[in-house]
Amino acid sequence: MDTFRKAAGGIGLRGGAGETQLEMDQRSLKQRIDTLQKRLNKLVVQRKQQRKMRHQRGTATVAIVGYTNAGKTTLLNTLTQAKSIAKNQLFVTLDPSAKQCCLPYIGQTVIVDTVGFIQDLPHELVAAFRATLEETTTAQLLLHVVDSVHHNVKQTIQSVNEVLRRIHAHHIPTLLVCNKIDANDQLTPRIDYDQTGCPYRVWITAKNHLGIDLLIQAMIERLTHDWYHCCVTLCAKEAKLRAQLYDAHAVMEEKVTANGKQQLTLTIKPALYHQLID
Ligand SMILES: Nc1nc2c(ncn2[C@@H]2O[C@H](COP(=O)(O)OP(=O)(O)OP(=O)(O)O)[C@@H](O)[C@H]2O)c(=O)[nH]1
Ligand SMILES: [Mg+2]
Repeated sequence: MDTFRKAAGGIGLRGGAGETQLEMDQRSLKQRIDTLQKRLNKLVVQRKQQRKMRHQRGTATVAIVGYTNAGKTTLLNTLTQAKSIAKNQLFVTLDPSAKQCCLPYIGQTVIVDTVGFIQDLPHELVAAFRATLEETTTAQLLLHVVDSVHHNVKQTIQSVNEVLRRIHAHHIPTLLVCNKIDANDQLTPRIDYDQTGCPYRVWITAKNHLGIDLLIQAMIERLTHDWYHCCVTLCAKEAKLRAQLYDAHAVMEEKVTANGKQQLTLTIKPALYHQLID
């Protein structure tokens, strides 16, 4: 009943004469929404600029997505040793959090944490979270974190896939990361591959740091799945090309042949291969 109480009116008093508590609450909520909206808009512009710079530098982006409470922030912490918040609450990750690391063969990679999805995420919320969701739509790889001991694990996966469709991110290569395997004795860390030899699912516990090496291996395999795996033989005068290949983290192995040439085993993006070699 207190909500509908008439506030003490009078000229000069905050809220104006006769304004109800409910009206005052609504006004202050609207101001709060406006402030948050302005901050979000600023964030969208900043993030866009950062993405553009990353794209120009050839930095890969991996976005961690998933149902709320699946362990996304814990995974980001484990992967990058970052000190983001990890609490047993809904939506603790409201601000986007991005950490950078250097992955073998891939080079500089930004790993982005995103807000937890929920079932039937309202349209307005999808719009409000677009600052973090935009990171998702421009990523090269999604890590879809799943709480593998959730009572309705299938439903959580479907809900997340539905949001990914709504933000047009469903076409991005995705690794299903089945987390919290420590809570089920039957589960051990492993990578599951499809018939083409492409990894599609990894079993881990982010909290106990188990299976993280397998996850990184699967991320690299998935990110480089369409890349060329080949050998090139270089002579001494091709030192510049050799340096460029090393700079691009494309060299997996180097041997010297019987006639003194350098034989490089490469894992390389097709575009870079055609730019430098072909
Ligand atoms: N048993 C177990 N608990 C975990 C594991 N990883 C994360 N958790 C717990 O799950 C809860 C949620 O973890 P968060 O990392 O905050 O989850 P989130 O997906 O980022 O959550 P939102 O940002 O709220 O969507 C915390 O209590 C974590 O400690 C794990 O491997 N095993
Ligand atoms: Mg989180």
